[in-house]
Amino acid sequence: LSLENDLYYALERKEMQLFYQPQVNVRTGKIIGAEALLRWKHPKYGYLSPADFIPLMEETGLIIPIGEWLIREACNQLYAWSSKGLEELSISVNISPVQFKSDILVGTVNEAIASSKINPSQFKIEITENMLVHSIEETTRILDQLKHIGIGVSIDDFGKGYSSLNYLKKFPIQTIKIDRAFVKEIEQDHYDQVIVKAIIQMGKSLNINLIAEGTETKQQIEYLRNSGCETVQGFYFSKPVPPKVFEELYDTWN
Ligand code: G
Ligand code: G
Ligand code: MN
Ligand code: NA
Repeated sequence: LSLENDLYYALERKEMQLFYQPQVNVRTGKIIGAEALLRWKHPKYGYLSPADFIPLMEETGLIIPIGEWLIREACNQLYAWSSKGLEELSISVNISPVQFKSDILVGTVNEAIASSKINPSQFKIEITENMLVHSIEETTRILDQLKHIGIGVSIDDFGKGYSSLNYLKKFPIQTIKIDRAFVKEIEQDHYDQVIVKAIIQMGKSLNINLIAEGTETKQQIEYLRNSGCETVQGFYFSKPVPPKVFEELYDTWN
């Protein structure tokens, strides 16, 4: 109950922050993107993961103002990084189902991109496949508007949800993020190997970019690279870090 009360004031008290996790091209060794991940620096409990308070944000409707702030913040960060020479970087933000279906998502994205002066193609949203199977018409309308703005759409946690693959044909999808459940035992598990290779083949044939999530070891990354997936995100390279630390990683690697 007190967490709910605190959440109402979290934005104005500037307790919300974005951390960034690098997405790395393992062929060149360079950072090509950053996933923005929300953190709440609670005065009493310290850093809270969104897993702890996203349901509360959705129930209270605070996902809307916090989501708006988050999209603006990510766009402004990208602009600041471009000005500092962190070129050709993309930023992706996670969009919750409630946010996706709200009337204001398209307007918020449009406005944040215009006022931050970033290139729309460098901004991406991450949605889950479960969000695509409900109300196809509404989803099509929203995704077409986002495509018109020029941003990218990634499917997060790919392979984990319930869906038909038909949406890959129906909707404008630029990137598939292979769920980390398939990566965990990729070197040993025959089924994971077959599934991941099939996803990679499909992505390549459909001209969709691939990112493997949850890569924690060099061996996993080698296996994925040999299977044709050369972009990875995971603790092996870095956990999500504050912007300053991200810049240091970029300076070191790029
Ligand atoms: O960063 P962490 O591992 O704590 O993330 C936990 C979960 O919260 C993940 O599923 C992640 O996608 C989600 N998440 C992180 N940041 C955001 C955000 O800004 N918005 C939404 N909707 N989900 C987020
Ligand atoms: O659901 P989503 O893919 O958006 O979740 C992103 C979260 O996954 C990140 O915020 C991070 O905390 C977590 N994550 C990122 N890399 C790894 C990893 O290599 N291993 C594990 N176990 N979790 C990771
Ligand atoms: Mn994600
Ligand atoms: Na994921």
